[in-house]
Amino acid sequence: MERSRSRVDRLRFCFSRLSVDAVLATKFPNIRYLCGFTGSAGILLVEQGKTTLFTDSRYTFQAKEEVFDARVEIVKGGVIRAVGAYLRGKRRRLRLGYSPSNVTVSQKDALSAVASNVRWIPDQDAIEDLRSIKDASELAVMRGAAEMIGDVFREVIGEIKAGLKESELAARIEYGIKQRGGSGPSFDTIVASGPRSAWAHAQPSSKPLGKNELVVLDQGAILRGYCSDMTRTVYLGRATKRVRSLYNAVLEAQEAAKSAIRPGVTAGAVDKAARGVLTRHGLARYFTHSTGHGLGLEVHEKPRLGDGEKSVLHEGMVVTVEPGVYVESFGGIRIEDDVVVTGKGSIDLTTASRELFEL
Ligand SMILES: [Mn+2]
Repeated sequence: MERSRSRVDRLRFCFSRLSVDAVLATKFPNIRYLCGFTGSAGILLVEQGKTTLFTDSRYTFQAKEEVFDARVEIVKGGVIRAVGAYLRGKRRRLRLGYSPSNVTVSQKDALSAVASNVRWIPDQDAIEDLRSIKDASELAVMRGAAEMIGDVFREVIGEIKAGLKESELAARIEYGIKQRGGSGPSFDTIVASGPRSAWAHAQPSSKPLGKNELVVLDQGAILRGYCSDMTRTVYLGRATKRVRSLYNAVLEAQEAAKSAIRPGVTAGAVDKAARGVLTRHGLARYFTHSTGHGLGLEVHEKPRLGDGEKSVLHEGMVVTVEPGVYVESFGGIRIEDDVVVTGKGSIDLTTASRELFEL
């Protein structure tokens, strides 16, 4: 993570716009992004002149190994109280940037109880905005995560057959991720077959895969903290004309969305490109979710590629492109890839084939 130094500095550049003296990071992906710490207890305080990670004695050695661009303070009796005591020591009014969606009410109360000089200022998701644009080292890891899940899919596809339970297939995918050195799945792997494939976010069940059924596999690997997210839909048997035409429409929608991606376009325009194709095929009512989302240290992050989204795409963003159609009691089809926004357009990180596999 050679560009780590600039992360904390880039956050500091936002201080005057936010009119804050310091920013509190409590969400773990944010802490990891800014200083490298991967532990699950800690708070990072970024001030103009210094950055401090407050954590406890379980993490003494780990923090020594992992943390860059911050000094580490090992505290007793709760990190939030320690941050409060530290801020009270400033003995002046302090405008503290924080994320209302990440700081809990009890954390806020506990800190305020100790440090009455703190004035809470919403940080407008400044850290999440920084995270949305990936640097070269992040992109290299994300390419690896996307490749990994493609490799797992290619390996598992030969084992998909009627009679195998959805839950068994999901377990096989997650085993493949760990076997290849991933730290785990980016989310609970989705395997949904037959009519259940129309449930866009189905949990795998004990239902065996049946002949002449669609199977939606939505899977992702975490590699060195970074997520991939990929969906493929396969058919058990010879695909019917209807299945094939639905599949081709979804693929066409995905390609249209990918072609719409370039720096300067809105997230909503990308969604519109996918939705426009499905509308022309008379399938708009079956496309019941947004076209994609940002991807990185979290599996869902900024930006959201949804209807009417005004946020603008920038070079270095990584997003999923995942249109789908879901027909009740018939089944669903979704095709999802991870792409990076480049200077001129976008390129795929996902390596797995997008052809309709008939197994
Ligand atoms: Mn996704």
